[in-house]
Amino acid sequence: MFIKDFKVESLNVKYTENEIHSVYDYETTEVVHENVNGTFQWIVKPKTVKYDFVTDTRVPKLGVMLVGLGGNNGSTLTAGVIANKEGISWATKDKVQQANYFGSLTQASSIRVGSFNGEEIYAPFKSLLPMVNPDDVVFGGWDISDMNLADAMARAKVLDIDLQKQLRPFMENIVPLPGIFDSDFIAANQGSRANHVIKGTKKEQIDHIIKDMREFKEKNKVDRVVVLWTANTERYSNVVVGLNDTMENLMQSVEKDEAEISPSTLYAIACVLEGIPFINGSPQNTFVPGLIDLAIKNNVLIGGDDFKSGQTKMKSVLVDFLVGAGIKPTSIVSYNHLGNNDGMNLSAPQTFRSKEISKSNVVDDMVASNGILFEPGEHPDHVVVIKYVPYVADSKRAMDEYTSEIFMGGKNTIVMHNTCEDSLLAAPIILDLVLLAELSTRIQFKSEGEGKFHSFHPVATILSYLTKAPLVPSGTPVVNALSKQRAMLENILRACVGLAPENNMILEYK
Ligand code: NAI
Ligand code: DG6
Repeated sequence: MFIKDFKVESLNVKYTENEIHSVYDYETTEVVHENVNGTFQWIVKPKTVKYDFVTDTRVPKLGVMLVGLGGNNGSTLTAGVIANKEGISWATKDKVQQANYFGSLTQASSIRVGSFNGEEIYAPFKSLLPMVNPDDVVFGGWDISDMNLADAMARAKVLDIDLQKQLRPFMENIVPLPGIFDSDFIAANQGSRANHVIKGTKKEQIDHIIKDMREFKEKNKVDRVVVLWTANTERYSNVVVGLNDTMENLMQSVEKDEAEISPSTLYAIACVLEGIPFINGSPQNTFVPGLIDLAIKNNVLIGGDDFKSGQTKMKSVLVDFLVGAGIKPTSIVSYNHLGNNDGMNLSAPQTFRSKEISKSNVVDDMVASNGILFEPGEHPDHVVVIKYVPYVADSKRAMDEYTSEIFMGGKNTIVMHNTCEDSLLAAPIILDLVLLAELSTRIQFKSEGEGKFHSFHPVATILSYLTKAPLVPSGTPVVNALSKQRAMLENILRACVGLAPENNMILEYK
């Protein structure tokens, strides 16, 4: 049975006018390697830690500024939200299609609440805590191309033509702000697009972005702004001691107008200085150590990297299944071709390399979790190929071959073929990233022994489900398995309303 919403009744949970206060027992285990009578042994000690969570339930009016607003993702997301808000439907060759938010974890997925009369009860994911309604978000942002969003939507060739016609009046007056452009960081084939750029030194460019964000906030009367990079994939920046390794060195390098500070890092610096959350949807190392340092010292949320939309999402499910089933994946070959501007940009070796890195590391934690299948340091062969084929446009084709060793030396080969409009997968993920980032800034917590409430660590691991290469604070394990990432997010939100983690034991019926 599906219910629309619910309220928790518990001695540990208090709803006030502006807050939900939850006192929560976190059941965990401590692992120690101890000398017991002269022999080192692994000892596992269950423990319970008391946490207090306070969630501010006042949902702000949210502004979202996209870097790359006029791209396929930016124009598709803007179009999708307008279509939902305006209740637009359009004729396809199959049926009359209604606007929806399918593909969004927050808007279109559900959670199990419990059972009632022997029936499982589910509710919308978004009913867990008060979240911004995407229909109410004000979108804006920057692009190095001055095309208005109606033309950008047509250029993207993603949405049905009948829908585009209805959206045109809503989108033709939206023109992105000029962006920071540096031809050294993206493919040379993007040069002709860059007709709308911010001039000046790197320091002046940061100041320009700060001014843009203040004006956007003022003009649209929004309470909070989140910025998200959905612009071209950049090449990796060199990380060099003295250049970008600490906050101080990074800021000095900006003053010195050092060439190696990428546009994405400049936008991120502007956001951190303004206290505005910044999310990186592309694979490059925007978050050089100096930037992470800056975000931590200013306590401003940063999250990334690289939207996890199709092929990698499947990989983080399939390899988890194989390794979890005691099957040994030995070769993973991921091939894809696409013909949109992203594909064209990725046809240059330096930008491809950024994508190759983020697509390649996604099975490491699953492989490391099973020492029966894999020797220490052993990995499956893992190859990633991307080719640019203009004709298929945004309709990306992804082909994967997984070969595994099974019982008694047998081999098992699984082949997958996925065809899908890339931007229709990415747009709802962008929405989730900004909505969850905003929500997470309204949550404060403390564990027993901690005197003061604090927010989550500025490096937002809570967003990992949505990214290919989750950015984590140093010393924190990286989790790539999709089901674990989802459970982490859902269980933290459940804790905020005093609900136990979903453990699937269903002991009531055993
Ligand atoms: P796109 O090429 O259509 O759009 C990128 C936009 O960014 C373009 O309009 C371009 O003019 C603009 N741009 C480039 N540099 C800029 C700068 N410095 N400042 C402001 N604007 C700038 O690409 P698309 O398909 O929208 O993808 C965007 C990014 O998202 C790419 O890096 C892609 O790799 C990444 N991504 C996309 C996924 C998907 O499923 N569509 C999944 C994972 C990542
Ligand atoms: C070519 O791979 C284009 C890329 O931008 C991908 O579409 C994007 O990274 C999505 O990747 P995945 O692996 O999640 O489908």
